[in-house]
Amino acid sequence: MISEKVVFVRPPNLQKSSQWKKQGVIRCPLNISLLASFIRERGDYECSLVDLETKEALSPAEMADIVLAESPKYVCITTLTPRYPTVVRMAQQIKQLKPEVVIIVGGPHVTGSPQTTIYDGISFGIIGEGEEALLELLNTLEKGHTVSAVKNLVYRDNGTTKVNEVRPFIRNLDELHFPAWDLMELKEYLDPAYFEGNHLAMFSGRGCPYDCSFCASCVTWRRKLRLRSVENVMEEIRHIVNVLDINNLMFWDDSFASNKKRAIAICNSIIEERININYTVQIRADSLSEDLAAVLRDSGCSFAAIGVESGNDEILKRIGKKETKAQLRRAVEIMKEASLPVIASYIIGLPGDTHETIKETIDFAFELDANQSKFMILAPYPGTKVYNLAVRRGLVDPTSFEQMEKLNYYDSVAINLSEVSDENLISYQDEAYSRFDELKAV
Ligand code: B12
Ligand code: SF4
Repeated sequence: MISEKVVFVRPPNLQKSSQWKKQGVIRCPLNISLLASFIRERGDYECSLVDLETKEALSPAEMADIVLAESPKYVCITTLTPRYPTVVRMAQQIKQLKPEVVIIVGGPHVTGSPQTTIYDGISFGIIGEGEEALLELLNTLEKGHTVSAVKNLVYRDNGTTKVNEVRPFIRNLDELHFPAWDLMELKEYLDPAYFEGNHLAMFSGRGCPYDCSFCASCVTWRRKLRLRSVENVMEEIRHIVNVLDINNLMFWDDSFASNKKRAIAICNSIIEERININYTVQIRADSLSEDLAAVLRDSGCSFAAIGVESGNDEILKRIGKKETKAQLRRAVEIMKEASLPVIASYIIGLPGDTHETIKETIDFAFELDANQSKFMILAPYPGTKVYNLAVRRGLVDPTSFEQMEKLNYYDSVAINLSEVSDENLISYQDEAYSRFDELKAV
C-alpha cells in the first residue's frame, strides 16, 4: 500500500524585528515536527517538513511552489496570529495550482479564533492539542467517512463555520514520540547571541496553571499542567546530545519549575550523568529558590528568563500575574547570587497602564538590572482575557489582516488598552531600549 504524503509547513515570519534579522535568529519548528512524528508512527503516512522561516523573503506563489514540490496530498500549516494572513494567501495559491490538495491549519491562532479561520482555500482547522485530532481527521478522510464527528475540528458546513467539541488532553505525555528530528534542518537553528553553534528545543511538559490576562498559553492548554517523567525527559536530552550531537537546548515549557522537585531532579540527573549541555529555561519568579538556582547553574543553564511584566503592584494584580514586585526583586537577587544570568521581560501598554506606571516599569527594569531586558508592547492575542477586553471595547476586527499582522510585540501597536497613546507606547519602548544601550555603552 502507498502511504499518503503529508507535508507540514511553518509559514515565514514576515515581521521579523530588525534585531532578530541582524542576529540571524532561527528557532526550530518543534510543534510540527512533533505532529509529523506522531502521525507517521501511529498512522500510515509519509511526512515531510517545509520550514519557510529558513528561506529568504518569499511571495505566496514562491511559497506554494516550495510546498507543492513535496507532492503533498495533505498540507498541514501551523499558525501564529501575525502570520495568519500569509497562511491564507499561501493556501489560496496552493489550491489554485492544485485544487485536490487538502489544506489543514492548526496552532494558537486557529485555537484562539476558530470562527474566523476558514477562508477559501483552507479545508479544515484543528483546535487545541493537535496530535490525536489530526490523526483522526486524516484517517477519517482516508476512509472516505464524514468528518462531522471528528473532535477539535473546525469546518465549513452549508456556508457556516462549525467548531466541534474538544477531546480530552493526552493523559500521559511520556507516550508521545520524540520530534521528527530527521525532517528538521538541524544546522539552521541558530542564535549567535546565546549559543555557539546550532541549538534545539524541547518541552518537559505542557501547560501552565496560571491565568495571566495577556498570555495565550491557556488558550491551547486550558490551564492544565501535564509533566513528562524525569526519565523520559532525560532520554530526549541524551538523544539530542549523544546522537544528534547538539549541546545547546532551550526548554520552552511555560515555567520549567512549576513542579520544583521534578525540576531539581532533572538538573541533578544532568549533573550526575555529566551531560555537557548549555540550556535556557523560562521560569516563574515565585518558583525560584537558592537550591533551584544552584542546580540550574551547575547543570548548564546559561540563562533563565522571567516575566516581570510591570513595575507597578496594582497592574501586576490586575493582569493576574499573582506575583509582587518584592517577589520579582527577590528572584532576580537569587539568580544574581547564584551567578545565573537573567533575562527579564516587561510589557508596555497593559490595561490600566498610565505614563506613571509605564515609567515605574522602566525604572524597575533599571533597578533589577537583568543581564538582558526585553520591552514588549502589549499585543492582545485571540482567546486571551485582554483580547476579550478589547472585543468589549469594540477595538477588534477579527477578520482584519492588517490588525493580525500588527499583533506582534516587537514595535507596533495593534490594539491599545492602556491610558496613553500609540505614539507614546512606541516612544516608551524606544526610550527603554536606548536607556539600556547607553548604560551598556558607558
Ligand atoms: C517557541 C515559540 C515561538 C518560536 C517558534 C514558534 C513556531 N511555531 O514557529 C518563535 C520564536 C518563532 C515564536 C515567535 C512568536 N511567538 Co511564540 N511561542 C513559542 C512557544 C514558547 C512555544 C511554541 C511551541 O512549540 N509550543 C509547543 C507545541 C507542542 O504547542 P503548539 O505550538 O501550540 O502546538 C500544538 C497545537 O497548537 C497544535 N498545532 C500547532 N500547529 C498545528 C498545525 C496543524 C496543522 C495542526 C493540526 C495542529 C497544530 O498541535 C500542537 C501539538 O499539540 C509558545 C508558548 C507555548 N506555551 O506554546 C509561544 C507562542 C506560541 N508564541 C506566541 C506569540 C505571540 C509569538 C509572536 C507573535 C510574538 C512576537 N514576538 O511578536 C512571535 C511571532 C512573530 C511573527 N511575526 O511571526 C503566542 C501565540 C499567540 C498567537 N495567537 O499567535 C504563544 C502561545 C505565547 C503565549 N504564551 O502567549 N514563538
Ligand atoms: S505568563 Fe507565564 S505564568 Fe502567566 S499564564 Fe502565561 S505561562 Fe503562565
